[in-house]
Amino acid sequence: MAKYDDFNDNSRDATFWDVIAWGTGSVAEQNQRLECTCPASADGAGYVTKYAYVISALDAQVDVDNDALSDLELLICLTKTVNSNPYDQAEWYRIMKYNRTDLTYVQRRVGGGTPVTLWSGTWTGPTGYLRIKVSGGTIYFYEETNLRYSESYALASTTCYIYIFGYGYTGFLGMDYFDNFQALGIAVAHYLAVSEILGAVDSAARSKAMRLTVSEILGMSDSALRTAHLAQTVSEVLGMRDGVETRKHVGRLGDLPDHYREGGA
Ligand SMILES: [Ca+2]
Ligand SMILES: [Ca+2]
Repeated sequence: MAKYDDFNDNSRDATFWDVIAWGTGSVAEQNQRLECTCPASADGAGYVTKYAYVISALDAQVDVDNDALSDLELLICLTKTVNSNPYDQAEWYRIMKYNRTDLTYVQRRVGGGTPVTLWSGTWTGPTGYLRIKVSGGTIYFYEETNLRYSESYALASTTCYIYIFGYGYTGFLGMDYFDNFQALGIAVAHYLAVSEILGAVDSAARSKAMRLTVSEILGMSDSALRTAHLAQTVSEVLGMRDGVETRKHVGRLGDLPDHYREGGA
């Protein structure tokens, strides 16, 4: 599926985004953009995807305006936080405009180890866009059209949350903003609400979202996710409101004695 968000309706799309904020940081979708405000040093604020997505064919980018804050970041991470700096999570990549020294940075952290700077250099300026692309097992980082760094994808999974947020530091406080987010090639890695399926951009994405093949399920990198798709718990079956549907699922349990099966004698 693809996600585009120009923030023009001034209302958070709660099917895709959650707010992330820590310290006294706050975020507001207003003025047709995503405004991140950090009044105090070490504050942060922005959006994080509500769900993790399979990003093995990702192409994500977002416009930034980094005049005030320390930095504005586009970050992918195996784990989710809504109230702390994703920098402290164990596995991530990020590209960021860094207003404090007029640089752009590409960094990674794997396995909770020391974060590593993969590339840094003088930025093109405080505005423009940040882009992360994943293709064929390689991850690419762009500042506008400039390819800054690429390497073999090194995180333990390609099921990731996507973050866009600003960070404040002494002398670099106030409000900066994002605009025109897009993420192409993200695959659903969670159960979808009907409203999400109906809201999918194209009909192929809709139909794909409605059913996964066994090979797709087995290809999922996260075993918990695989299990969730493969198994219906007894409580889920018994909780179905439709008696016919419940009998159909119970009837699949071929190991049960005949008299427990649907229509069993
Ligand atoms: Ca919106
Ligand atoms: Ca906009």
